[in-house]
Amino acid sequence: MSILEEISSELQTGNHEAVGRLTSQAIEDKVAVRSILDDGLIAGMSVVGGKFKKHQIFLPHVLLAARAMYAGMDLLKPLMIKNDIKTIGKVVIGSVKGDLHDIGKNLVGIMLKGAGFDVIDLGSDVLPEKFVETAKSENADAIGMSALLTTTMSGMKDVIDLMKTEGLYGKVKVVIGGAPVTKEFAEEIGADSYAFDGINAVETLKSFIGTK
Ligand code: B1M
Repeated sequence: MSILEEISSELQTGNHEAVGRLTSQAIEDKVAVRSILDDGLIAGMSVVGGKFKKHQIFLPHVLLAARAMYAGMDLLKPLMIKNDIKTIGKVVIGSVKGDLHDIGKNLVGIMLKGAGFDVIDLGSDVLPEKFVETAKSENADAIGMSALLTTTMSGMKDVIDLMKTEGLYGKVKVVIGGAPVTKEFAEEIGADSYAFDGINAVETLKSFIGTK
């Protein structure tokens, strides 16, 4: 078994200590950070998601897997964020109201910071008012919203509607993402863009903010 397969396998059993140890070893062995993330941590979490869907495992197991995911991500984070980079724009991010999933949102935040954005992370279960007030008070260039549940996706539209009422719409760009979110949904609710992962979010925001 390769070290990446081991990371994936230990994550699936929720062994956070092993995931931390193996991630450190992979970093020492100079395995590419992107590979550790995609082929180790995210690959393991996809298996967990699939089993959860088929009711082969239950919520406590998923929570343990999430803790193991963070054990690895915390070690990769400093390697994904370069120091001394010029800020290219300010982005307010968060998982929408009712949504407690924050792993993907945190990854997007890490990627944005790594690319030189000033990131204000509001966390998870964020009310529309909080997104809008923060974007206003911080004079942000963009709002980035994450949703992992089909039941919380509509919260993204609530933020956009409030932006319209508050005169922010069109001035502050909106990028949305998360597993159930699509390009069509982004168009339907009036978001400026959909991004499928952190790198795509960076590219999208760079293109927007560069032309602002
Ligand atoms: Co939950 N969960 N969960 N869960 N969970 C899903 C999302 C689910 C698909 C599982 C399944 O059935 N297969 C399902 C949703 C079904 C649906 O709505 N269609 C589900 C459910 C049902 C639930 C609960 C309702 C379960 C229950 O209570 N009965 C509950 C809801 C809680 C709530 O939010 N109110 C719940 C709870 C949890 C835990 C707390 C146990 C835990 C979250 C821990 C945490 O985040 N701190 C959890 C987890 C871990 C998952 C799965 C297994 C993994 C999610 C994850 O972290 N993936 C997930 C199954 C799955 O997605 N396959 C599942 C790894 C992460 C790197 O990927 O988040 O997709 P992802 O982020 C990606 C992209 O989506 C994108 O970039 C990221 C990096 O590539 N992206 C963006 C994300 N945000 C973006 C924003 C952007 C751009 C890109 O721009 C701003």
